[in-house]
Amino acid sequence: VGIVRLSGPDAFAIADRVTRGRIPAGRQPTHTLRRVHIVDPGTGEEIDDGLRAIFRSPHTFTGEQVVEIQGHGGGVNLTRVFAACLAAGARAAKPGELSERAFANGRMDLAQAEAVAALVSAGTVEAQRAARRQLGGELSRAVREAGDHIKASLARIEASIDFPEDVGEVDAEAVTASLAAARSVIDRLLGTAAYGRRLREGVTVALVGRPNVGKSSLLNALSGTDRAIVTPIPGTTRDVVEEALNLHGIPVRALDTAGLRETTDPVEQIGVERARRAASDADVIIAVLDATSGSLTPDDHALLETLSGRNAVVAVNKADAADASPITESARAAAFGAPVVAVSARHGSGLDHLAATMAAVLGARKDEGADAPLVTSARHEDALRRASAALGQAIGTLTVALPAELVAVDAHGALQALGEITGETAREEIIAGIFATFCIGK
Ligand SMILES: Nc1nc2c(ncn2[C@@H]2O[C@H](COP(=O)(O)OP(=O)(O)OP(=O)(O)O)[C@@H](O)[C@H]2O)c(=O)[nH]1
Ligand SMILES: [Mg+2]
Repeated sequence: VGIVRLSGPDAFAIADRVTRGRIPAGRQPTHTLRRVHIVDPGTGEEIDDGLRAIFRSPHTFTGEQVVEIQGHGGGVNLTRVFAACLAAGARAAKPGELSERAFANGRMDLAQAEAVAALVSAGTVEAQRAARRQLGGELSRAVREAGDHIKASLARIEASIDFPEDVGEVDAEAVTASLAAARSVIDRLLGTAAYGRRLREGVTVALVGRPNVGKSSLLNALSGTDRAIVTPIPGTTRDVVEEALNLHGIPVRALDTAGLRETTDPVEQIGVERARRAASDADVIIAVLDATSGSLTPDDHALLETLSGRNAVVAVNKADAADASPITESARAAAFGAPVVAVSARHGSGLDHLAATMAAVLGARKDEGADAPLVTSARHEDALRRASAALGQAIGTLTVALPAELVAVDAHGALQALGEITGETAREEIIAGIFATFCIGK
């Protein structure tokens, strides 16, 4: 089946022009379904046979009168039901318009309305879960909690400013404590933003290393495919080979690359150049070493040098064929803190550990934190950063005992930034812009 939703003061009247049932829409009890014929209001032709759901304002998705007409789900069929509604006086909704009305009528705040769009466009289970929690109001609750701490400190400050004889000096310690409590809620949210961004946008992971260490084998093992050609001949992979993976909910573009070495073969030279570029552009590097080589070669050392300051994991492959511990130990010392994991692409051992290690490098959370809100929107992250900075400023002002008015200015600034998330203080153009980007089935 497919559903055409009508919302607005004329929804029932329009529904009566396109549906024929035993009772008119206006007499159908709220939150019930009735069997109806769906008709073309111009010709009277019976288009389809379906159900009519009635939702009376204000307890509806948009807060307005809502009718949902359920017909059979075929493209032409539903398009005709939709066209019948237009012929009966309805207008096609703009993208996000129903969510915008829900927000305007106070049925949900801005973060929740955005979650509707995120839920529909979620590409992985984890992204869907994060959107679902945001829709349930987890993020909004945390933002309000921070706001309440700020309001408590503002009340103290403003009382001291307005009634200095009665209230006395600002209690700097109490105000600092409230502001710090707000900041810690905000910083906890910000701590999830990097993972949230990766859930939303995905990441690129490049497998790099000497020829023949098993990069292509690892790509195949991680993706469960035989995407990349594997042979015992060093220099097999000549170009960047890409495969999509799902890493604990993070959409990953995994790139297998040509083995890094000096070569006179012009084709391989280009491949090596591409491998270096893929490595420097990647969000995460998997540096692949070979357990059977016994110790780190000069090329391995050169590779590990490039991991400095990068998100990286070292995979010591072929652990089935040789003792991986000597190489693992030396790699730990040389890899700038990157975790080192022994694996066997051939037998699949250590791959779960490798995936979990990569997920940890990307900031994925363990299941125990799964109920906590997650910041997945760049807009929210930006507002939280401004709120946190303003609070830092306010706390700094208190520390050096500057006038309370200055603290109040920054505290108000933080509140303003938080209000942009829930929509209380967001400017109208910004709100309109947000809803205009909503797109079903993107
Ligand atoms: N014993 C063992 N052999 C492996 C393992 N992984 C790969 N190999 C073998 O190592 C050889 C090279 O594997 P590839 O995956 O082609 O290596 P590569 O790093 O992609 O090589 P280039 O594309 O030439 O840079 C093949 O013969 C594989 O079968 C492993 O985990 N254990
Ligand atoms: Mg290869």
